[in-house]
Amino acid sequence: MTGLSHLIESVRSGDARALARAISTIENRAPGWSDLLKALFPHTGKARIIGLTGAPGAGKSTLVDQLAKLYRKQDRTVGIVAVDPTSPYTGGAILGDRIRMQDHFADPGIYIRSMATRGALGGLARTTADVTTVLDASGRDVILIETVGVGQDEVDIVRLADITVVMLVPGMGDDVQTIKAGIMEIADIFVINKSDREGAERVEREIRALQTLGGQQDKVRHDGWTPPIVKTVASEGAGVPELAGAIGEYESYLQKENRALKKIVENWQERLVEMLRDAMLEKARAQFGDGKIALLAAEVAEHKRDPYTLVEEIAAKISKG
Ligand SMILES: Nc1nc2c(ncn2[C@@H]2O[C@H](COP(=O)(O)OP(=O)(O)OP(=O)(O)O)[C@@H](O)[C@H]2O)c(=O)[nH]1
Ligand SMILES: [Mg+2]
Repeated sequence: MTGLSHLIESVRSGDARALARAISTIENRAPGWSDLLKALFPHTGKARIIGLTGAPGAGKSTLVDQLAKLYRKQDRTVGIVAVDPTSPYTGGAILGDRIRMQDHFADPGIYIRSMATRGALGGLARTTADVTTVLDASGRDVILIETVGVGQDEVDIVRLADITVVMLVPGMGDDVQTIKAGIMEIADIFVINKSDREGAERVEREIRALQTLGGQQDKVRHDGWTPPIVKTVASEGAGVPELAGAIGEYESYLQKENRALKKIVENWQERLVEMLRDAMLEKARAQFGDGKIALLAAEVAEHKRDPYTLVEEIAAKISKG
C-alpha cells in the first residue's frame, strides 16, 4: 500500500516515469491496477479533454502536434494519447510519433503515450479511458486523444472527450457520405485538413449540406450548437490558431447553462453502463470459462435449452457470486 501511495504522489506531481509506470500497470491489469484508478479518480476532472478522430493518414498526429505546441506556448501542460495507429500508415505513424517524442523530449510539459492495439486487455475504449484518468490526475491542463476512424470504439473513445474534433480531407470521395451517420453526431468541430489540396471547398459544402439536412429531419444537435468548420494545413501549421479559437469558443459555449456538466453526466451514464456490462461479463466468464459458454451455445443451437432461461440462470448465479 505504501508503494501505491508513493506512486500516486509521484503521478500527481507529474513525474513522467511514474506516469509511465502507472499507465503500464493499468494497461496490463497488473496487481494494484484498480486500487490505483480508485485513488487517482478524486484528482481528476480538471483537464480539458479533446478527442481528434479521422481517417488513416488524414494528418491527425501532425495536427495534434501543432495544437500541443500552441498550448505549450500558452503555458498549458499537455498529455497526448495516440490510439491504435494500425492503418497502412502505421509504420509511418509510429515513426512519426517517435520523432515527435524526440521533438518534445526536452519539454516535460508534453507527455505522449501510444496505446496498444485493439484486443488490449479490458478493451480499447476502456484502457484509453483509464490512461486519460491517469493523465488527468497528473495535472495535465489539456489532454489530446488521437484515434483513427469512426467505428464504435472511436465513438466510445470520444465519449471521454469534452470536445470532439472530426477531421476530413479533400479527395476522399464518398467518405463524407459513408461516415456521416457517425460524424454528424459526434463532431463538435470539423477540420478539413490538407486544405492545400484541391477539393477542400467541396468537402466544406458537403458538410454544410449534411448539417442543413440534419436540421430538416429534426436531427440538429439537441444542444443547439452548430459545429464550425475549420480548414487547416497541419503540416505547415496553417489554421491551427483558428482551430484553437474554435475549441475555445465551444468551451465557452459549454460553460453556459450548465452544458458542460450535462455533457459529463451523459458521458458517465454511457460509461457506467459499459463498465457494468464489462464487470458482469468478466464475472460470468470467470465462473463459466469460455469452454463452458461454447458448450452452452451448442446446446442452444441444438434447441436442447432455451437461451432465455439460460441467461436468467447465469445472471442469478453471478449476482450471488
Ligand atoms: N499536403 C499535406 N500533407 C499533410 C498535411 N497534414 C499532414 N500531412 C502529411 O500527411 C501524412 C500523414 O500525417 P499524419 O499526421 O501521420 O496522419 P495521421 O492521421 O496521424 O495518420 P495515422 O495515425 O496513420 O492514421 C504525413 O506525411 C504528413 O506530413 C496537410 O495539411 N497537407
Ligand atoms: Mg497518427
